[in-house]
Amino acid sequence: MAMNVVALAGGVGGAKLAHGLALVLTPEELTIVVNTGDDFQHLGLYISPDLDTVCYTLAGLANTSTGWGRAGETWQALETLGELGGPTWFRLGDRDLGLHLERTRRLKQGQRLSQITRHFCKVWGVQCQVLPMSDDSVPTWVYTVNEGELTFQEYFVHRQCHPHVTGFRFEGVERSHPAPGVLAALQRADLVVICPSNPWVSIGPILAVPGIRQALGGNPAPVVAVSPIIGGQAVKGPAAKMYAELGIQPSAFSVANHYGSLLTGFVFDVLDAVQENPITELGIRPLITDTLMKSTQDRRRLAREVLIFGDELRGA
Ligand code: FO1
Repeated sequence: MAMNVVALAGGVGGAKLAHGLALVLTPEELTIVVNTGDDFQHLGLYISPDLDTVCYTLAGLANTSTGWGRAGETWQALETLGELGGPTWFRLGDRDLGLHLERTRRLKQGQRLSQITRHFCKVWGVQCQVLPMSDDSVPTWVYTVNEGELTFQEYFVHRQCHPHVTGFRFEGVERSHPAPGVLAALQRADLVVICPSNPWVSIGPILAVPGIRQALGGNPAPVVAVSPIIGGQAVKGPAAKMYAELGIQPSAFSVANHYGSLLTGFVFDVLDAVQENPITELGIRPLITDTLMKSTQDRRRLAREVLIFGDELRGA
């Protein structure tokens, strides 16, 4: 049966489940709305890490060991840049640089990020709809204890997530608009999947774009989130560290509680089965399964389980 699914995704973890969904659904059934809060200007280039991670992953071009950037990269340009005294902390491979040059060229011509993404997907053979959360710039700033306010990439890559966070700001989000197609996809969705991305800085920016949270609330379709935290640890990235620094016990329950009434269902790992009752008491239906995606088969399996869960919740 046709099932219109919208997946909200950020970086590496989100891209894996988005990939699983793309393997199980037909292209017409899947829209992926991607965080652009990590976007920044660097070396005169406009860089959109989460859009690139999702597209590279779905196109089979991703570097599977880092999760970001391209497989089979070479680093000649960056090496030359370094020799000449340029900043090399943000690692840009030669093929990846080609993408950033072309995206920057098109943006300077006045093309919108959503149009450019659609074109790149066509070239790469990514058939489902991949949309930035907004075509407006909404850069994420990270408030830290000792180093003031850092841009996201400064915090995440340059400072390697060491500074202790006290909060986040999505600059200009109040003035931003969902990218063309986002609200329509949410309104016709039979299921919305919040992928296992960082709730604070990957999913948070998407939900903060005016109209998106409202569209979720306005559609009776179930909203199902997959926990990015297993056994108190983030599978990848600083999500658990951020919870702890914000005074919240990192756990599957904390993530379910974070999204709260937005959720119909919550998918979390067998390791955290003990949290089933507290999660159920939030009024959220639980699905306990193996949520660690180590292979493409895992991605496909988890995606299928989420879709079946969504079906049950819709029928409930
Ligand atoms: N992450 C790193 O930890 N180090 C890097 O040097 C790095 C380079 C990079 C280049 C292109 C790209 O699309 C992503 C890149 N990332 C790097 C990951 C990126 O910072 C994160 O994927 C997102 O911003 C958060 O998910």
